[in-house]
Amino acid sequence: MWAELLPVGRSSASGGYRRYAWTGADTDCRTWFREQAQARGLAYETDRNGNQWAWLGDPAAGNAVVTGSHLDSVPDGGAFDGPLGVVSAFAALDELRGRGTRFTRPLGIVNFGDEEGARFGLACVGSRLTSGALTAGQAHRLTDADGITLPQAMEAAGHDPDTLGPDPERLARIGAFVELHVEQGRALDLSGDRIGIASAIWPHGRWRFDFRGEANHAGTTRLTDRHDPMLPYAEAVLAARREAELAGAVATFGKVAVEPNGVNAVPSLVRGWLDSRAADQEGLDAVVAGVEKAAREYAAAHGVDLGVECESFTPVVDFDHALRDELARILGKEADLRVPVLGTGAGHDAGILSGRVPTAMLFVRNPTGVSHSPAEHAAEDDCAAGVHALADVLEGLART
Ligand code: HGY
Ligand code: MN
Ligand code: MN
Repeated sequence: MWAELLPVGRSSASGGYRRYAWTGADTDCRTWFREQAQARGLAYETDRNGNQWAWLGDPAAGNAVVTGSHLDSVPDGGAFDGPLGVVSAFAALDELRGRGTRFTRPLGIVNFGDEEGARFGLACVGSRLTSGALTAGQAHRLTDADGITLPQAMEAAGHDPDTLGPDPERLARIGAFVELHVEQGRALDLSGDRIGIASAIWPHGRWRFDFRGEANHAGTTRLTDRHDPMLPYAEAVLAARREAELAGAVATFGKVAVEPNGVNAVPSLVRGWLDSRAADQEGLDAVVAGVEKAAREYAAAHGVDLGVECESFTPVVDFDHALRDELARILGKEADLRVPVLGTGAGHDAGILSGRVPTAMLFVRNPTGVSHSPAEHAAEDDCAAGVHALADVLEGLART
């Protein structure tokens, strides 16, 4: 399974993945998912929001145990973020069939669409639509860098955008959702453990800073006559680092767009996207406010106009305690397995569903902690331990 998926959407130049929502690479990933489901005799469906589901048993019976993750990537992302959870879900089912496990509850495997928001800027579109956190109208207004709207992109990929909307009936049938994911950090590497259980996800968001200045000649315009938007943008980037350090948080300007983007032209417009996350809402608010304040003061001093818009926001997630403790109880039976509980700054579909369905997460050790990079990696024996742990969890939940 892993080897079949590995080449899909991979850039030969960077070795990273470019599996953006509703592109050809995304379609190829979806084909892979459908083929895996059908090869196992599972009932396959795509829901109104483009998420893919594979069922063992009839979901209408309710109280289903569902596992899965996403297959899309950030620009030049790694092979594990998302796909490890989906491949492990199918592999765990194979292991349970090998054990002869009898399920008393329906078992579902899901691929949530557009988790990274790499193309349209909003994280977790598939799960947000399904949970009602994003309305169809809001989704229809999402556009990519080429001005293509989400509905246009979906239609081009063969999915009807007029069906988008909340799916409470589907969520009502889910008794527990468990997402396995490669750890995006080094906690397990530092503790020497293979598997971890998630406790919480930090509140986090994405803010677009639009610095509007005045285009001019780089060679003839006196410094005093300039309204250069690149300068307050640079101040915002440095302020993000300062404010994050002060708040014990993280803040990143990882994406920037410059118009007209000429070497010998003072820009007219610089757009910068801030990603910030903190252990609590107060810390996050302090970072974003501090960055905006520094940017506004510097912009005003240079006659540059600044607009700030929040494009994506996810409040703090405190995973269901009963399910978290049930996972710890089930995995605690494994003699040679210690399973620490740890928080994360990374967003996930499990976090979006957390308000609507009991959700939990399993993390698989990432020896370097590197993620959102072609260098992202997890050792095969740790991944196998993840499949085994997921199988134990699904068996423990689906038999109760
Ligand atoms: O950005 C995140 O935390 C996740 O990878 N979408
Ligand atoms: Mn990611
Ligand atoms: Mn992910």
